[in-house]
Amino acid sequence: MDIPESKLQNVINNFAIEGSLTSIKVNKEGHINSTFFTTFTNQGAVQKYTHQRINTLVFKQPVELMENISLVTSHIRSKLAGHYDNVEQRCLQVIPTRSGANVYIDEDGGYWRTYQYIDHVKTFKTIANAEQAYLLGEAIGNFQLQLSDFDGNLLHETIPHFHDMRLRYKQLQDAIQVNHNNRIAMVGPELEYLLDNKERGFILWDKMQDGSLPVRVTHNDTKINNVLFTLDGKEALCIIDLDTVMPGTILFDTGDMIRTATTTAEEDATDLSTIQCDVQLHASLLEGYFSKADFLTPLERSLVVESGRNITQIMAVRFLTDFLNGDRYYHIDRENQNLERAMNQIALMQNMDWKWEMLTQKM
Ligand code: GN1
Ligand code: MG
Repeated sequence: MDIPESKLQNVINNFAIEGSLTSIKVNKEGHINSTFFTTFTNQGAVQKYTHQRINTLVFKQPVELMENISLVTSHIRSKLAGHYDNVEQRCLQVIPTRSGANVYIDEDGGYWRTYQYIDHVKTFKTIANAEQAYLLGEAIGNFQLQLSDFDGNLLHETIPHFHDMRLRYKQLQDAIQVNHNNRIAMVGPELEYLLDNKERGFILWDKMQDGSLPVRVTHNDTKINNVLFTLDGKEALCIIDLDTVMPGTILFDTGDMIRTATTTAEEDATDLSTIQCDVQLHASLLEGYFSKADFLTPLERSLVVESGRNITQIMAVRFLTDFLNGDRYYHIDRENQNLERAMNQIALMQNMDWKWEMLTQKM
C-alpha cells in the first residue's frame, strides 16, 4: 500500500518517541501488514523503530491483537530479565502512543503500532546447514517453553479457526465457486491432489477439538523468517511477528517450523524441481526442538512430523483459495503468484510423502 510520507510522519508523531525523525524506509517482506522502519536521533543517540499499519481485513480485532502481544511479550520479558544483557534483542518491545495506548488510530480509521527495531540481527528465507536448523528448532522449543506456564485463557482468539483445516477446505470449495476470471482453468492437478489428501489433513484440528491434544499458547506463524539470528548466525535470539499468538495446539508451530526450515527452496520459488524436504535438516531441526520442548504429551510428540506435512497442506489450500478468489488476501508481486505458491507447497508435501519413512525413522 502506498502511504504518503507526510501521513506517515503524522502517524509516527503520535507514538511516545523522543528526538527527530531522520529516515523512513518501506519494508516489503510481510504478506499482510504494511511495515516501515524509521531512524530517530535524540541528543546524538540513534534509535530505530518498526511501524506497522495492521491489516484490519485480516486482523479484525486489532486492539485485542495488541493486548495479546503485550501480555505475551511481558511474560517472556519477565523470564529473560536478569539472565541476559541483550533482552531488547530477545523480545519485541511495544512502544505506546503518547497517550499510553498500544495502537494509534489514524483519521482514516487505520490501526498503527510501533515496536523498538531489533538491530544487529538477521533472518533467513531458507536454512543453510544442519547447525542452523538445530538453532531454529531450539528457538521455537524455547519460545513454547517460555510460554508453557502462561494461561492461554488470557488470550483473545483474534482470528477464530485460523488453522481449522475443515474451514480452510470449505473456503477452497467456496473459492471454486467464485472462480475469479475463470482461473480454475489454469489450475492443473494441484486441486485434485489437495482434494485427494483432504481427510488426512483434519487430524490436528479434530484431535484438538476432541480434547486429545492440549490447548496451549501458540504463535501460529513460526516460519523461518520470523526468527531473528545473530549476525554471525550462531544463535537464534527472538521470534517476531506475534500477530497470530492465540490458543491452539503447539503442533501448528512445529508444523510451520518444519514447513519452512526443511525445504530446499523458499516459498516463492517457482522451479518445482528445486523443492525438497531435506532429511538432514529435518533431523537436526527436531533434535534442537526436542532439546527444549520437554513438556510434550506422547500424542503431541507422535504427531510432530505429521504437523510439518499438515501445515504445508493448509498453506497450499490457502494459497490456492486466494488465487481462485482473485488474490484478495495475500500481497502479490506478480501474476499467478498465489497459484505458484500453492504449487510450491504441494511439491514440498509430495516430497515429504516420498521420504516419509526417513523423516519418521527416529520418532
Ligand atoms: C502470512 O504475513 P506473514 O508472512 O507474516 C500468513 C501466515 C502464512 C504466511 C505464509 C495472518 O504471514 O499464516 O503462513 O503468510 N499470516 C496470516 O508465508 O494469514
Ligand atoms: Mg505473520
